[in-house]
Amino acid sequence: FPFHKLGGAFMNAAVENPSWMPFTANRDFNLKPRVITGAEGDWYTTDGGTRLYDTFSGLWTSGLGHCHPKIVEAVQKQVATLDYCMTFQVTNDKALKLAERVTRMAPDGIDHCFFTNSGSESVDTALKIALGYHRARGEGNRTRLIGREKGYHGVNFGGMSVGGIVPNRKVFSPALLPGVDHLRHTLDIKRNAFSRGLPEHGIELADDLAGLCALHDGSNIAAVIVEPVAGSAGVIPPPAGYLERLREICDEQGILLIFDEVIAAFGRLGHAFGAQRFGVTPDIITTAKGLTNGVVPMGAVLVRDAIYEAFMQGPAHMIELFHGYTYSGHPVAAAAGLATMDVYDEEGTFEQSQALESHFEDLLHSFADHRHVIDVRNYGLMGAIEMAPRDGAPGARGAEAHKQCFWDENIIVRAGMDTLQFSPFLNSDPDEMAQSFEAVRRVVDTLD
Ligand code: PXG
Repeated sequence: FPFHKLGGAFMNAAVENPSWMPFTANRDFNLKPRVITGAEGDWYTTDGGTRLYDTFSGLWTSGLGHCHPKIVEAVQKQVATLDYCMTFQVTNDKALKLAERVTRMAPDGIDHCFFTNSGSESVDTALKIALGYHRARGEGNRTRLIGREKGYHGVNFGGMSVGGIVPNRKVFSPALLPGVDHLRHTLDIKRNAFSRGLPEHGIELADDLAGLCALHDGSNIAAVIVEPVAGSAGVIPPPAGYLERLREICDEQGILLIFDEVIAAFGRLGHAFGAQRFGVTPDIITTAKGLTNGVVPMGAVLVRDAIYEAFMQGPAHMIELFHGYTYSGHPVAAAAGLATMDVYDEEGTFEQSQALESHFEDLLHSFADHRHVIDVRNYGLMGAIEMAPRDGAPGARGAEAHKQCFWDENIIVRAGMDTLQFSPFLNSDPDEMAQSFEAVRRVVDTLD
């Protein structure tokens, strides 16, 4: 029985709602379910028929807005033409075209693409490629992986191990990969609060990588993975010069630099890739989300030519990389991806995104003097308003803000603990964006 048809709270919620929801306070949710049944453009529709403005573009996914007609049409057509085709030993036309298209958009020198179905799979694929690459070149000793505190690289074992979100790791601690170290995170509210764009202080934190090279000897390190701008942890832009310094150390030490661009790629930072915005080219880029505008699950790992070439040795009839997913290069996902790339081009989405940045920044920073707010951070169309935790109840303010926004103001606002996160549509209407922040202000004003 569809539980939302019951229309309200459940006496025994854990039994009544058979859907065990991801990253959700399930018992709290079941007391008053928030169920979405439709979407168009910048708006969702709930089961009660209410329209909700989406300030988060899905989950950083749907920068073009929901149900974009061109993507809908491409998916409908593809599902009736070739609904599935494995990409082991044969492939499909759409996967080939999308790989060609995406590598063409990538920074120079990055020209091969391996398809996955999610950001988590992209990250684990990238880590495996890094290990395989070094081994193929006779440097099989390079096995250590370096992540960063507060990093989010998905929830599979590799990504969780290099990730640095404590609650995501805590329960699984004994099963995390061995040989992983973490750079310190770069959030420094004391020195950098209310920075607009890249914070001024903290480039020296990149030298943590040099320190780990000294500790382990750099020749044992395979790769370092960072989000160019940390997303899930609450939008933490890198200190000015930090990514450049990481690149330098990686070059000196022969370490692969992986940018996890699951959020940053495809317009969120005003370019096809965050790497282009920063002018720093990593060796591997992981993507998902904006690759298909979130319409069909898909991810892609982009690699430098030299990495691909390193694998292309041994007997030519042999598989070079024993890795792949049943749905790698799924034709329906790839068709969605191709249509998404078409729209990005035709509508000038990345330029639209750039044009919205300063408006977005001003709206976020209008919260700077609010009594609850301890920091505001932004870069590109990624933004966060961090509230002080309530005494003895960390996360309560954020959770209340999320629910009040939903029920009282008809907007979706994402809260990670007490940090409100914003990921507006890349083609947002500036007035609607402003109205959504007015609604957020009304809510934040009412919080204890
Ligand atoms: N890397 C990064 C940088 C991500 O942001 C993943 C990997 C994993 O992707 P999948 O598709 O496996 O979920 C992500 C996902 C949030 C939030 O609140 C962000 C993500 C997921 C859940 C919540 O910001 N990003």
